[in-house]
Amino acid sequence: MGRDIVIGDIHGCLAELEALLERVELRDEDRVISVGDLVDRGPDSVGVWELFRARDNAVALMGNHERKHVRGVLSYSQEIVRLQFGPRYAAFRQWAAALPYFLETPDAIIVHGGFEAGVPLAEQREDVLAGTTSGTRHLEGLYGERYWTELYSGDKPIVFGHHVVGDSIRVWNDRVYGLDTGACHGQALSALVLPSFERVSVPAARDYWAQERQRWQVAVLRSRAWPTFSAKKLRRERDALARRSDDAELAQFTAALDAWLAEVDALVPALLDRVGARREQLRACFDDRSRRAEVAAEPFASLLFACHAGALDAASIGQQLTTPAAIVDAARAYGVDTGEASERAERLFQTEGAGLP
Ligand SMILES: [Mn+2]
Repeated sequence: MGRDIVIGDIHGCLAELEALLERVELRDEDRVISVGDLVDRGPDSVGVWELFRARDNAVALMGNHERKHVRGVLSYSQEIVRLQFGPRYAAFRQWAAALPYFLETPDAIIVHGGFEAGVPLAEQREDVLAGTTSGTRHLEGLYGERYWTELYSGDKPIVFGHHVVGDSIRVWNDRVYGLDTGACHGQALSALVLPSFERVSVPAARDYWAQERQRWQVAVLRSRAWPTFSAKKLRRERDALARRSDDAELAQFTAALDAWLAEVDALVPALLDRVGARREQLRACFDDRSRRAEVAAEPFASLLFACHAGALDAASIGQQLTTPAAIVDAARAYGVDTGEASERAERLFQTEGAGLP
């Protein structure tokens, strides 16, 4: 009969996963079970995903990290993984959306993040099982300072991940098994083998998250939609970058971003001239109410109307053109040479795949 090999938070640590499976002498009839958080933070989320997808006898539970991807709530570690998956990201999200929140075997109940004592498994809240912020808050509201693992008194052991417990598996009251031993932070990757409850750990090679966090920062910045940010958002993001100017790579990106913003701003005087000239050409249409529609049909007509009302200058143009992309598009529509700003944007901003570290 096959065994259940229940593995703690893998977080993209493919080498450690392979070493662990070798250590338990994995056989075809064994089932490989992940408590969730297959991806994010480690070096090879795609490889870990592929391993689970390729194996017939494998189950992954919904971790809070998968849930973030599914719900489109991307913070930094999810943005990195989105880039790592590239065109396959949609397929990954679709796969992740179908992950179960728990698995009950003859030997144990397996969840990712938490369990509310006294509530039947099928009635547990999904956010509690997955260990999201709201789920954690719910348990804290019930138990205060005490961790839920201390309060579980059911007959069937619970196996979970999510909460780093140290370099080896931790057991509460002989019935709650914490399997997250911090693989992505350079600690260990651990498995609980069922039905024997044998505990196995392999050490992690390094603090992967520290390494990946550094390695991907510029790629993630380049993938952001800077040209469509509002002036306010641009200023906020740019100032946040400037505060981290002790990092040479970030300082270089910030300087390039500033140069691009200056090039976009430099388009404005020529654009104002062209709009003014066009408004002169259309003077007859402005004077004749019945010909107003001809003005309205012009590209970026709001600029012409503002100009005609005497309300268009370098200071107020931002009310009509609220993003760098809009300024560049309007300038191009009025025949202003936008080559410099456009070419820099092409070099500076990259989406899917290109130029990743
Ligand atoms: Mn985790």
